Order: sequence, then structure tokens, then C-alpha cells
Amino acid sequence: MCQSSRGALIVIEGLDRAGKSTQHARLCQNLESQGHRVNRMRFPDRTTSIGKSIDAYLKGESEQEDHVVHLLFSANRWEAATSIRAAIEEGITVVIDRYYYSGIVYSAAKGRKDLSLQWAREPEIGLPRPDICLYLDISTEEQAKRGGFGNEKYETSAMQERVRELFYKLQLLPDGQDIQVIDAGGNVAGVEKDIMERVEQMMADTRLAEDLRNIL
Ligand code: FDM
Ligand code: MG
Repeated sequence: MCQSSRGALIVIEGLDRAGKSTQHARLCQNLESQGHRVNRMRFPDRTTSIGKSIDAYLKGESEQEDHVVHLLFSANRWEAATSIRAAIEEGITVVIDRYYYSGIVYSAAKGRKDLSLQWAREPEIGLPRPDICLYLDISTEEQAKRGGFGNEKYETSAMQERVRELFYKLQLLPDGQDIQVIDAGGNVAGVEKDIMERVEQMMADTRLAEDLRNIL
């Protein structure tokens, strides 16, 4: 496959148990086997000092005011923004497990009037914009079948329900242009193929747009 001059920014999103980690790993391997250079990332990045505060919050080891924790999640992306941009400019494809879509939706799912989707979007403005966001969709029944939830802060069925609704609502807002819904209820290989087809289409479209820019 011929590479476009810059790398792509690809995001995988979805509810807990949707298979994000598996599909993230497979997509990275598939792209590498096609000759792409790939950087794997995930948010929250729990290794930084901001990430460690987020980790403690999610595990229930520390309290944070809702707006504060929202801004910590956002800051955790901002601290990686320069390296994401540099990688893309160098021709490396960056594939991220969760990004600002989760950031917006999980915070707004707390249901506070003073923490709307719109408010939650503001600190994310200016972060590198993905070429594609693949939203892995599973039903709440399928989610339950896959073993329910762990013990972290947002792993309750009430929260997951609201998150799912808000992921749908987000698709109607400007960020929705970047989101493609993947039916993640099927088998792993089928979902992997669906994802690969969409990524290849996006890359072909990007190359076409670049070629056109070079001609005009
Ligand atoms: N989460 C994730 C947020 O609330 N905001 C964010 O910006 C991001 C990136 O953190 F419940 C939530 C989503 C999830 C939790 O994520 C931990 P992982 O992917 O399960 O580690
Ligand atoms: Mg989780």
C-alpha cells in the first residue's frame, strides 16, 4: 500500500467491554503488516503524574470535584498533543484507544446541569483532530453477557446506559462527522474486518484529497 506523506490519526471508542483493546491491538498489527509505521496510545495514560491522579480517582482512592476530574482527563491528552502531532507529521500513524469523545461523554453522563456536552467539549478544542473515530457499539445485554463490569468508578449499568445515549447524541453534534459506528456485537474477526475496511477507505480518501491538492 502506498503511504500518504503524513500519518493518520485513528481513534477507537466505545463502552467498556465493547472489545476496544482487542481491536486496537489487531488494527495496529494489521496496519504494520501493510507497511505502516504505527504508534499505539491510550487515554487515560495512567503513567504520567496527571494520569496517576486519574487512576486514583477511578479506583476510588481519591475524591475529585467533577469539573476538576474532567479537566485532568483533558490535560492528560494535552500533555501528549505535541508528540501526537510530531508523529503524524513524520508519517507515523497514531492509533488511540479512547480520546476526547470518551472525555466529553463520560463527564456529561454524570447528569449535572453545569457539566453539559458543550461545556465538556471546550477544553478539548485545539487537540489534534482524528481522521476517523471508530465507535464500537454493543447493546447493554451484550455488555452484560461479556461479564459485566469491574470495580472502577464508571463501571455501573446506570452510568453505561447514559454514556451509550450520549455517544449517540454526540453523533448529531459537529464531532459526529468524525464518528463511524461499528457493530461490535459480532465475532472478533468480523469486527476486525469491518474496522480495516473503514480505515482503508479513509486512507484512500485522504490520499485522493492530497493528490487533488497537489494538482490544483
Ligand atoms: N474516561 C476516559 C473518562 O471519563 N474521560 C476520558 O477523557 C477518558 C479518556 O475513564 F470509564 C473514562 C472511561 C472509563 C475510564 O478508561 C477508564 P479505560 O479505557 O477503561 O482505562
Ligand atoms: Mg475500563
